[in-house]
Amino acid sequence: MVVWAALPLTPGGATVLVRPFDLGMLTVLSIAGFDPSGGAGVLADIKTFAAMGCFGAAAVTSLTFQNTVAVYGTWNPPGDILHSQIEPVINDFKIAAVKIGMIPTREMIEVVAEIIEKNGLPNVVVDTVIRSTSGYDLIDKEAAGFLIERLLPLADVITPNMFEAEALTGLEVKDLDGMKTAAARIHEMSAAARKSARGAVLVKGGHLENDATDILFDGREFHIFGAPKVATRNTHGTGCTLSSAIAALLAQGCEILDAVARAKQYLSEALRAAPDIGHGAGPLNHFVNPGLPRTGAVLASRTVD
Ligand code: PXL
Repeated sequence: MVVWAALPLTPGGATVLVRPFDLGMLTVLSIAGFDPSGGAGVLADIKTFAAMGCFGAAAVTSLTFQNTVAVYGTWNPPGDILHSQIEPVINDFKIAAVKIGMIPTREMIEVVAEIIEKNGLPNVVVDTVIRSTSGYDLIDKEAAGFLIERLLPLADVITPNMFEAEALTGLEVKDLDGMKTAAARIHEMSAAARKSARGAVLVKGGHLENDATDILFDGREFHIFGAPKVATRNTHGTGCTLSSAIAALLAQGCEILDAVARAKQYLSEALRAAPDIGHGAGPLNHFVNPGLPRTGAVLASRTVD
């Protein structure tokens, strides 16, 4: 559904841009960890949804103790507590997309998978959170395997970074060729149990040396998304932000390739406008361009073999 429109105020007169809120706002649900410093997890997700003109709801899978410097610990609720957070929200709101981030235990992965299946929740984006940039393991060892088996088959888009692509496949992912191989492998690994979800795999190259090129495999072909690397230390929550932006754009009816291109553009803007706070990897500025429609993809995607 396209919810933005330029409407004339008076016949032949000035036009006014009608915001999504006026025409019926779409709700996007984040199921992810809580980062009290606000840069990652559900807080980053909600800000991203809002910046994209969507209404954000969230269920918390883990209380993390962290700032821009490090993750100091986590506390994970039992699965039924996660279930109790999600049920009332999805019974009340029509959910247009779901962004899934840190799901630290096998039990919570099962809860989320069952809810998605039972309710047929659409536009599922899974950010395969495994370890923080500072090296803290955010999910149980056995949870990574179960993520592949149970949750990835329900995803429309899966967004591992290079490290996560290595952890999920056991392959070495150091360059574009490695990213392509891993994207295809993750698609194949999750395809066996796939029902209706699209399962496109976006391997993010934010850790490449010279640029921030991402590779998407949609089951048929590879697509390459180029972006200049933004020279900044403020990269806290980039994965959360990109996956949330993709979810918000899918909610608004964008096709996957278009959503990825626009989400990358938004991420570059938010990185460039980072407030530069904290003593480590600081957060982004999610409201660099608040409420504007993400129209006119600036990044071209091209198909590669
Ligand atoms: O960026 C990975 C990530 C996701 N979600 C939460 C996090 C982190 C990294 O620290 O804390 C809640």
